Amino acid sequence: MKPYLTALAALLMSGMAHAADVIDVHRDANCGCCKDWITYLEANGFEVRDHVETNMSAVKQKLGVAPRLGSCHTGVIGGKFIEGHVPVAAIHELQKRDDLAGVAVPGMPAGSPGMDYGQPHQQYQVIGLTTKGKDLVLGDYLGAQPVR
Ligand SMILES: [Cu+2]
Repeated sequence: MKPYLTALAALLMSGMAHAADVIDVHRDANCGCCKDWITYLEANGFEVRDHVETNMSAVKQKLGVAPRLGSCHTGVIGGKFIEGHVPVAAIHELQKRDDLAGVAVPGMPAGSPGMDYGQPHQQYQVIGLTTKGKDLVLGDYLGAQPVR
């Protein structure tokens, strides 16, 4: 193969790898932090399909988001929900785990992805909801990074 064809093939392959990582994001029309989270997802290689909704609580109920886990927007990847300002590390974990129905960052913690407006960052937890309906703490985060 000529070098440029090899490069082209590599480009096509990486495009295909990303095609699987599509997130449908449901949000209210005037949600600025939801848009900032979408920008963050795109910057991290996800493809986002943006859905503007008129009744987010109905959407959340349909997607199986427990009210105690609620935030602003709700994403969906591979049939699993991503509730609120979830960092990509937790989304990657969600993709690998069959025991989870979804992940959530309840509320809107300062400094979480899409919620960084220069205010002091607050430590927060990413919660997984198991397919059996139990909450699991997947990790503690500050900003977009896990706290070690
Ligand atoms: Cu928000």
